[in-house]
Amino acid sequence: MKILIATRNQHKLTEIREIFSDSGLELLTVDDFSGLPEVEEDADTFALNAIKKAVTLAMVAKMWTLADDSGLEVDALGGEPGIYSARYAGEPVDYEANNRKLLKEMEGVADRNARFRCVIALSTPEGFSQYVEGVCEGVIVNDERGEDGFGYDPLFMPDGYEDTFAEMDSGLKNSISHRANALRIAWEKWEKLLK
Ligand code: ITT
Repeated sequence: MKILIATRNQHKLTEIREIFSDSGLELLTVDDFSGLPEVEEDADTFALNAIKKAVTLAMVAKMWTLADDSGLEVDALGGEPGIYSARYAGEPVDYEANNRKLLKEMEGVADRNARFRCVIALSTPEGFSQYVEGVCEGVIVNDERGEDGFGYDPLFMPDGYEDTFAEMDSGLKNSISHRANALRIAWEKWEKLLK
Protein backbone atom coordinates (compact mmCIF):
# COMPACT_ATOMS: atom_id res chain seq x y z
CA MET A 1 0.00 0.00 0.00
CA LYS A 2 1.11 3.56 -0.75
CA ILE A 3 1.20 6.05 2.10
CA LEU A 4 2.22 9.70 2.20
CA ILE A 5 4.69 10.75 4.90
CA ALA A 6 3.67 14.30 5.78
CA THR A 7 7.01 15.79 6.72
CA ARG A 8 9.38 18.30 5.18
CA ASN A 9 12.14 17.20 7.57
CA GLN A 10 14.54 14.98 5.57
CA HIS A 11 16.13 13.57 8.76
CA LYS A 12 12.76 12.32 10.02
CA LEU A 13 12.01 10.90 6.59
CA THR A 14 15.29 8.97 6.50
CA GLU A 15 14.58 7.52 9.95
CA ILE A 16 10.98 6.61 9.10
CA ARG A 17 12.18 4.89 5.90
CA GLU A 18 14.75 2.87 7.87
CA ILE A 19 12.32 1.91 10.65
CA PHE A 20 9.60 0.93 8.11
CA SER A 21 12.02 -0.81 5.71
CA ASP A 22 10.45 -4.25 6.27
CA SER A 23 6.84 -3.05 6.36
CA GLY A 24 6.11 -3.52 2.66
CA LEU A 25 4.66 0.01 2.57
CA GLU A 26 5.52 2.28 -0.36
CA LEU A 27 6.38 5.58 1.29
CA LEU A 28 5.58 8.69 -0.74
CA THR A 29 6.83 12.13 0.24
CA VAL A 30 5.57 15.68 -0.15
CA ASP A 31 7.95 15.95 -3.15
CA ASP A 32 5.87 13.32 -4.99
CA PHE A 33 2.93 15.77 -5.11
CA SER A 34 2.57 19.30 -6.35
CA GLY A 35 0.59 21.96 -4.58
CA LEU A 36 0.49 20.48 -1.09
CA PRO A 37 -0.05 23.26 1.46
CA GLU A 38 2.34 24.22 4.26
CA VAL A 39 0.65 23.33 7.54
CA GLU A 40 1.00 25.85 10.35
CA GLU A 41 1.81 24.03 13.60
CA ASP A 42 -0.20 26.29 15.87
CA ALA A 43 -1.80 23.75 18.22
CA ASP A 44 -0.58 23.41 21.80
CA THR A 45 0.04 19.65 21.87
CA PHE A 46 2.16 17.26 19.80
CA ALA A 47 -0.97 15.21 19.13
CA LEU A 48 -3.05 18.07 17.73
CA ASN A 49 -0.18 19.26 15.54
CA ALA A 50 0.44 15.73 14.21
CA ILE A 51 -3.27 15.24 13.48
CA LYS A 52 -3.46 18.62 11.75
CA LYS A 53 -0.49 17.75 9.49
CA ALA A 54 -1.81 14.27 8.66
CA VAL A 55 -5.44 15.27 8.03
CA THR A 56 -4.63 18.40 5.98
CA LEU A 57 -2.27 16.61 3.60
CA ALA A 58 -4.35 13.42 3.42
CA MET A 59 -7.41 15.34 2.27
CA VAL A 60 -5.52 17.38 -0.35
CA ALA A 61 -3.40 14.47 -1.64
CA LYS A 62 -6.35 12.04 -1.33
CA MET A 63 -3.97 9.49 0.23
CA TRP A 64 -3.58 7.65 3.50
CA THR A 65 -1.07 9.85 5.35
CA LEU A 66 1.23 9.58 8.38
CA ALA A 67 2.61 12.64 10.20
CA ASP A 68 5.19 12.94 12.99
CA ASP A 69 5.23 15.73 15.57
CA SER A 70 8.04 15.43 18.03
CA GLY A 71 10.31 17.26 20.41
CA LEU A 72 12.44 17.27 23.51
CA GLU A 73 11.04 17.78 27.04
CA VAL A 74 13.51 18.78 29.77
CA ASP A 75 12.26 18.32 33.33
CA ALA A 76 14.28 21.16 34.87
CA LEU A 77 12.86 23.53 32.23
CA GLY A 78 9.25 22.60 32.96
CA GLY A 79 9.02 20.48 29.80
CA GLU A 80 10.57 23.03 27.43
CA PRO A 81 11.41 23.21 24.58
CA GLY A 82 8.51 20.74 24.03
CA ILE A 83 6.25 21.66 21.13
CA TYR A 84 8.59 24.60 20.40
CA SER A 85 11.62 22.30 19.90
CA ALA A 86 12.18 23.14 16.21
CA ARG A 87 12.14 26.92 16.76
CA TYR A 88 13.49 27.10 20.35
CA ALA A 89 16.11 29.74 19.42
CA GLY A 90 13.77 31.51 16.95
CA GLU A 91 13.19 31.51 13.18
CA PRO A 92 14.51 30.17 10.89
CA VAL A 93 15.05 26.70 12.39
CA ASP A 94 18.70 26.44 13.49
CA TYR A 95 19.73 23.21 15.26
CA GLU A 96 23.10 24.67 16.36
CA ALA A 97 21.48 27.74 17.91
CA ASN A 98 18.87 25.54 19.62
CA ASN A 99 21.61 23.40 21.16
CA ARG A 100 23.56 26.46 22.34
CA LYS A 101 20.42 27.89 23.95
CA LEU A 102 19.62 24.59 25.67
CA LEU A 103 23.17 24.25 27.04
CA LYS A 104 22.99 27.82 28.36
CA GLU A 105 19.64 27.17 30.09
CA MET A 106 21.09 24.00 31.62
CA GLU A 107 24.30 25.61 32.96
CA GLY A 108 24.71 24.58 36.60
CA VAL A 109 21.46 22.57 36.60
CA ALA A 110 21.79 19.27 38.46
CA ASP A 111 18.58 17.59 37.24
CA ARG A 112 19.48 16.59 33.65
CA ASN A 113 16.46 14.32 33.05
CA ALA A 114 14.71 14.68 29.71
CA ARG A 115 12.76 12.73 27.14
CA PHE A 116 12.11 12.83 23.44
CA ARG A 117 8.43 12.46 22.59
CA CYS A 118 7.00 11.53 19.19
CA VAL A 119 3.37 11.47 18.16
CA ILE A 120 2.51 9.67 14.94
CA ALA A 121 -0.88 10.47 13.43
CA LEU A 122 -2.57 8.49 10.66
CA SER A 123 -5.31 9.95 8.50
CA THR A 124 -7.53 8.39 5.88
CA PRO A 125 -8.02 10.34 2.62
CA GLU A 126 -11.38 11.45 4.08
CA GLY A 127 -9.70 12.95 7.16
CA PHE A 128 -10.51 10.35 9.83
CA SER A 129 -7.51 10.19 12.15
CA GLN A 130 -5.92 8.34 15.06
CA TYR A 131 -2.60 8.82 16.82
CA VAL A 132 -0.05 6.95 18.93
CA GLU A 133 2.83 8.20 21.03
CA GLY A 134 6.38 7.00 21.77
CA VAL A 135 8.94 8.32 24.24
CA CYS A 136 12.63 7.80 24.92
CA GLU A 137 13.94 8.75 28.37
CA GLY A 138 17.45 10.08 28.92
CA VAL A 139 19.62 12.94 30.13
CA ILE A 140 21.05 16.17 28.72
CA VAL A 141 24.86 15.96 28.59
CA ASN A 142 27.16 18.89 29.39
CA ASP A 143 28.60 19.46 25.88
CA GLU A 144 27.64 18.54 22.34
CA ARG A 145 28.91 15.06 21.48
CA GLY A 146 28.82 13.32 18.10
CA GLU A 147 28.18 14.22 14.47
CA ASP A 148 25.30 11.97 13.41
CA GLY A 149 21.55 12.44 13.59
CA PHE A 150 19.98 15.90 13.77
CA GLY A 151 18.44 18.45 16.11
CA TYR A 152 19.19 17.83 19.79
CA ASP A 153 20.87 14.45 19.16
CA PRO A 154 24.37 15.67 20.24
CA LEU A 155 22.94 16.67 23.66
CA PHE A 156 20.72 13.66 24.42
CA MET A 157 22.01 10.43 25.98
CA PRO A 158 19.30 7.77 26.30
CA ASP A 159 19.03 5.89 29.60
CA GLY A 160 21.16 2.72 29.65
CA TYR A 161 23.71 4.01 27.09
CA GLU A 162 26.95 5.97 27.29
CA ASP A 163 26.69 7.56 23.86
CA THR A 164 24.47 10.42 22.74
CA PHE A 165 22.10 9.82 19.85
CA ALA A 166 24.61 11.69 17.65
CA GLU A 167 27.43 9.31 18.63
CA MET A 168 25.40 6.16 17.94
CA ASP A 169 25.08 4.16 14.81
CA SER A 170 21.80 5.20 13.13
CA GLY A 171 20.57 1.59 13.37
CA LEU A 172 20.84 1.72 17.16
CA LYS A 173 19.12 5.12 17.43
CA ASN A 174 16.37 3.87 15.13
CA SER A 175 15.74 0.83 17.32
CA ILE A 176 15.39 2.69 20.66
CA SER A 177 14.27 6.23 19.80
CA HIS A 178 10.95 7.93 20.52
CA ARG A 179 10.22 7.69 16.77
CA ALA A 180 11.05 3.96 16.70
CA ASN A 181 8.80 3.37 19.72
CA ALA A 182 5.92 5.38 18.24
CA LEU A 183 6.21 3.65 14.86
CA ARG A 184 6.37 0.22 16.52
CA ILE A 185 3.11 0.95 18.35
CA ALA A 186 1.63 2.41 15.15
CA TRP A 187 2.48 -0.74 13.23
CA GLU A 188 1.03 -3.02 15.94
CA LYS A 189 -2.16 -0.99 15.95
CA TRP A 190 -2.59 -0.23 12.26
CA GLU A 191 -0.87 -3.07 10.38
CA LYS A 192 -4.19 -4.51 9.19
CA LEU A 193 -5.40 -1.08 8.01
CA LEU A 194 -2.16 -0.45 6.13
CA LYS A 195 -1.86 -3.76 4.28
P1 ITT B 1 7.75 18.52 9.94
O1 ITT B 1 6.79 19.34 10.77
O2 ITT B 1 7.77 18.91 8.49
O3 ITT B 1 7.60 17.04 10.15
P2 ITT B 1 9.75 19.68 11.74
O4 ITT B 1 11.24 19.57 11.83
O5 ITT B 1 9.14 21.06 11.73
O6 ITT B 1 9.26 18.84 10.47
P3 ITT B 1 8.51 19.16 14.33
O7 ITT B 1 7.66 20.38 14.26
O8 ITT B 1 7.91 17.87 14.79
O9 ITT B 1 9.15 18.82 12.91
O10 ITT B 1 9.77 19.51 15.24
C1 ITT B 1 10.63 18.51 15.60
C2 ITT B 1 11.84 19.12 16.32
O11 ITT B 1 12.08 18.36 17.51
C3 ITT B 1 13.08 18.99 15.46
O12 ITT B 1 13.31 20.16 14.72
C4 ITT B 1 14.16 18.77 16.50
O13 ITT B 1 14.55 20.00 17.02
C5 ITT B 1 13.43 17.99 17.59
N1 ITT B 1 13.53 16.52 17.37
C6 ITT B 1 12.50 15.66 17.08
N2 ITT B 1 12.96 14.42 16.91
C7 ITT B 1 14.29 14.48 17.09
C8 ITT B 1 15.32 13.52 17.02
O14 ITT B 1 15.08 12.25 16.69
N3 ITT B 1 16.56 13.93 17.26
C9 ITT B 1 16.84 15.20 17.56
N4 ITT B 1 15.94 16.18 17.62
C10 ITT B 1 14.65 15.83 17.38
